[in-house]
Amino acid sequence: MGEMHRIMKKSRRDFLQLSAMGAGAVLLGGCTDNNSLGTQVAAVPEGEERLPQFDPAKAPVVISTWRHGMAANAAAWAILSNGGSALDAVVAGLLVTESEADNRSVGLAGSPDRDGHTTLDACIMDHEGRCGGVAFLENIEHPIAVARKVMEDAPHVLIVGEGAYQFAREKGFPHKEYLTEESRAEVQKAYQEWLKTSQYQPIINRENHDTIGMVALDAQGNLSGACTTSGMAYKLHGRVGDSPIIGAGLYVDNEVGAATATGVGEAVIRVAGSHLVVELMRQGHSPAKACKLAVDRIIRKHKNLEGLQVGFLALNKAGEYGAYSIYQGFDFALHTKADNKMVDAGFDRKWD
Ligand code: SD4
Repeated sequence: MGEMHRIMKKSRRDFLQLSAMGAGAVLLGGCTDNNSLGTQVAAVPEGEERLPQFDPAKAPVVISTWRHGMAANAAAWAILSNGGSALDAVVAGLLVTESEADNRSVGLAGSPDRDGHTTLDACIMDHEGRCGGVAFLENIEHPIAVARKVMEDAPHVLIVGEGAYQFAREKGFPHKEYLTEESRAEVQKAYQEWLKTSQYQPIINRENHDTIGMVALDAQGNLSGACTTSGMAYKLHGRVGDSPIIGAGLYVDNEVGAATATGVGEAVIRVAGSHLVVELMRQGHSPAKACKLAVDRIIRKHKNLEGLQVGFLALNKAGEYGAYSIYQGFDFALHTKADNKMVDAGFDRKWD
């Protein structure tokens, strides 16, 4: 490329990047905010990255989707605050949620598919880029622990269905039909109610979107993440959502950050949502802004947004966090040295 061509190309690029900021925007360097969108879209020269830097003062930190994240965060924090790894922390956190007998969207007390089977999806990814997942798994209480075994012991990333069950049993996980008699009775009652209309499509509503995704930064500056769900209530038998799919329901890049997703998995898969959020953070966007841009992408790609809730949650290497959803109502649990509390995500629109 001639020198003049190179300069013209660079000027045009800078112009486009600055134009995109809009009037009155302030040019700030790097990621700035925690769960506020901020104003910065710093111009990152082509081919360069703007990597957030680890700040020991801001670690550890753990965030997870929805209110059940409070109890999960507390378990994760017990590990993080003792110098433990983000990997151990996210597993410890999600084990709690998977054993909640009143949780209808995670674990064996989760709502079944349209044929009456509770089928579970989970995945995990660590700071070395190792990852593992299980999908369409039945009768195992802790899919996230099985996903970790896939990551650590199997020459594969994703194992599904009967094969995932066999793998789990070989690794010593017990067969379990349900968590408690009460949870089984309640799930069955709701399922019988649903059968009266047997709508082919799952009814997509706010209560349907309570996967737990958790991402954590430990005191050593390492990131890990995990995600576990029973998926959409009354889904088609065999349906797998975003939650066990690396890059969709979860992604971790230890140089940049980690992200996880909640909501209608099909929409998340279409844009490789969590990977997209991490790549946007690599380009210099704050976690909250990266989540918003990924939501914007989903909105642009879908003609019908009715009932289509998706939320992203992200944490970067510098300990900054953020979240954004299509519809109002998504919130997340945040545990820092200060406290464990719920935080509302930003959103694009309100429910009608
Ligand atoms: C899925 N993303 O299976 C999950 C559903 C969910 O919070 O509940 N998300 O598509």
